[in-house]
Amino acid sequence: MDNSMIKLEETWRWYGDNDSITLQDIIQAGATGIVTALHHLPTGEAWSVNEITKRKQQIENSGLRWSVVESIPVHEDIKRQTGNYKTYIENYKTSIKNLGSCGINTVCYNFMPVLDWSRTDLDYIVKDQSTALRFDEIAYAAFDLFILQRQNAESEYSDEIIQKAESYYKNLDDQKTDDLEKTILAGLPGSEEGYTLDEFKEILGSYNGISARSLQNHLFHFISEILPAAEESGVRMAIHPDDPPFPLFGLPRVVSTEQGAKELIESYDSEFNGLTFCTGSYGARSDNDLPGMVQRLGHRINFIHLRSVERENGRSFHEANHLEGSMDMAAVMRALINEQFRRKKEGRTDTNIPMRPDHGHRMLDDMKKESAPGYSCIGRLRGLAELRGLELGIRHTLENQ
Ligand code: DNO
Repeated sequence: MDNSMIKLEETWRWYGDNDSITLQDIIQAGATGIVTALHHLPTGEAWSVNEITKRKQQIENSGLRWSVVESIPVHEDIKRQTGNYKTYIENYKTSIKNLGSCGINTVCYNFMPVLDWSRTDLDYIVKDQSTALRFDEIAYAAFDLFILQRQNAESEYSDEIIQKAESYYKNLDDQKTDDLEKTILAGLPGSEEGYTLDEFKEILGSYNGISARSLQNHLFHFISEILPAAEESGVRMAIHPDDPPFPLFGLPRVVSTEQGAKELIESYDSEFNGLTFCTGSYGARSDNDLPGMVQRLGHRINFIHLRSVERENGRSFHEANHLEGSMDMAAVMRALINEQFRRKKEGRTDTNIPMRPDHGHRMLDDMKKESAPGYSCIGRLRGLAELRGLELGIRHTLENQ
């Protein structure tokens, strides 16, 4: 492969037939690869060749390819090592093998207990009047302390946050209380699970006594079990980081930092045991040096999510336009392109790492349309176009140096 063939593979997340954005729309966005999952199958069930083939053909009939599975969800029993976890691990291996036999070679997953990604506001109005997703630590604390009333939650907050959360809570009317509860518990797209307040309390209780160290052990055990199947089937695993990258509701999270990602990679040394490098998730922490992470962990990046966040006070943040916010997207892109050059030099064939524009603001005509939070068309279209231009410019410069 000469350098001109090397590029990031442009992909787009598609939620299947229920998605208001069609495969034809995605072609117009310029993406060539689809990122999707068999969302209709219950968590824990093995994905059959038949179900995989049906979806794959649908995608290929439109002229696209199914590049990445995002995600095969990991059953809570596996995260807790309780109940039927051994069966669920076997089912997971079957899904991996079946995907490999159908020629689908990248699988994204996460190991966040109970909740997948979380926000407190899905319609935060930014300066240009488009709307973004936001995580407000005061709203989150108000929910935890005064709506959920989680036992001993106060011990996890400073007096200042408790006071602010209390006055925030006092100013919420019934509608706003309801909205906050739904935003946190109903499950954002792709998370597959949603809870009522009572169900949530119960499932939180089931994690009592599971420390960060034990969760990490459960994760490493899971990896050691599934990786031989992944290697045998040629399927690259790509763990998605915690979003946001810190513990919520007293639940441990273990893939939030460079250290966490490094320990994971080292727990099983194989290029099939890799990362989803999600700049929005890792970038919500100022102590994550994103370009440096690509330099140091790049050899294990199997999938890329590109978006930016604007960090606010404390742990709060909102989603910024792709090339704005608190991170240096150009520096990340440059590091990713250098990683591709390195792979080529080493003779690796996985130079064209799949990348998708992650999330986007709701803007223009999409303000009038239904779409999954974060997954409106035009905001992502803008993101992809900007990222494509950035990539091209940097690649051109590096190649001609
Ligand atoms: C949010 C997504 C997550 C992600 C899963 C991966 O937009 O990035 O839902 O798909 O955490 O397992």
